[in-house]
Amino acid sequence: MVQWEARGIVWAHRILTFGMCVLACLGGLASFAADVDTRPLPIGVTDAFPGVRIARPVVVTHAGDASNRLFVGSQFGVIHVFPNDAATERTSVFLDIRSKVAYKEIENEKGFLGLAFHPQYATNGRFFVDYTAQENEKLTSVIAEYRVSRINANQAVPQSERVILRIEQPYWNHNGGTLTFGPDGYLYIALGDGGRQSDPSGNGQNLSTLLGSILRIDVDRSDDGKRYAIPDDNPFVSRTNARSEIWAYGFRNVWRMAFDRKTGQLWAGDNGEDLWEEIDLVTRGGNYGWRLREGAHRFGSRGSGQRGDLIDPIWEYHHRVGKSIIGGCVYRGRRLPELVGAYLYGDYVTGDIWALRYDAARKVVTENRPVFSNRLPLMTFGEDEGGEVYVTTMFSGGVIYGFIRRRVSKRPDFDQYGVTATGSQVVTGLPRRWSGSVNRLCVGGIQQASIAGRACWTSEKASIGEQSPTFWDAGQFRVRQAGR
Ligand SMILES: [Ca+2]
Repeated sequence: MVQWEARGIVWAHRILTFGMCVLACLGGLASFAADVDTRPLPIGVTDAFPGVRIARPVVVTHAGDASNRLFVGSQFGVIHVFPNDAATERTSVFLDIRSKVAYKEIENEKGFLGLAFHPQYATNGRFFVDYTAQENEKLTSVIAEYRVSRINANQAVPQSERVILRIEQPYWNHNGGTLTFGPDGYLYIALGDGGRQSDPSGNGQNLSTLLGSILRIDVDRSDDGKRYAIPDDNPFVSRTNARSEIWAYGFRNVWRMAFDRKTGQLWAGDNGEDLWEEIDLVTRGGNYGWRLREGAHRFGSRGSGQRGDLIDPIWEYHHRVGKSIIGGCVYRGRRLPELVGAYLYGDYVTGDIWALRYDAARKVVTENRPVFSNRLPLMTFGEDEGGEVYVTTMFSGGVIYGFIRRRVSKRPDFDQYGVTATGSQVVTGLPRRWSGSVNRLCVGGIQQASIAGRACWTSEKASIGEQSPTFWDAGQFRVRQAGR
């Protein structure tokens, strides 16, 4: 995540970035995207639980205990639980640890960040959380275990906290925080590079610090002096000056990683700094390049060109398209068979969502298709027990969206008016009434809208309904491409 929290600032950035998914499709990965299908998918988002609103819903997951409940963590430090039913109107507080959690609106990468249930939760009642604490003036990432009450399945025991691991955080940003159990039963933990800018201490490439890495630990055994054990097959167990907890490294700030429940592949979205957001397929011992590489590019004057030991992402997009990736998950649900096997992910700032398909045999992305979103800033993706996927926004009180089929509406074909991928020109004679996305901004009397994925500037005469996604004939539309 990035720090732009104030609504105005988010919108200001959206002025710069909205309506540019065409570029996501065309320009994002010119080097490895020759035959990528980028047509919009007839899939959209819908408020999955209209009766539920949760402030800053930063984690969505399930307990894997066949109870079909959803657990939603608020970044302030509360876990809510409720039946996975669209008619749900009330949630229960599963755990409230706000008193332990450090969070500030202006330092919004802190707080409650991760939640994962033990694979045998149904019998042992153990689950794990990641949160930022302020301990003796120092910011610390805390990974702790809790247990559920023996008499109330919708309530955890606050006093059951058992801290597994503490990692000092030099700065407030880039705390990572995703927790997830792998198919191997081990707990995987994502940690950012420690923060500030450009990884000032070089933590990403430093194996002697846990920062900038994805860890893999065994929470069912404990080694001497630890509350966990190092799996024997961790990649760096016998390397000197390397932390044996590390599974993969070279990350800036993984914001959401998830295992594909069918293939066991670990997918991660890693936030870029200057220009590129990226998606990584995480493998044992892999070095994902930060701060030498940003996406598939040299980072800064001290960066590196392509190198055999630095693993480039399978996909990246430029900051003209979005500013901050929200890694998602591979859809394995039943409601939308056409999505099965697609990796759903989005962007925090633009609110755009895509469904990406990767051909593992050919090692190429074959599809990166936009899904209709309502362009609100996104916080996280998550899955329920059946593999249905959700995505949340902190806007509108904190909404959990599910995915549904929707029609692709007829939209103006800009090409027939001679609008090219570059340049800017006045277009006349557009259809009298046409529909676009709900993006609408009014700056200095100039109406701006996003139509067919392109930014449009209209004259003041344009009448654009406050709520309506319909745009009326304004006589002239200036249609421009991103970044101009
Ligand atoms: Ca990378």
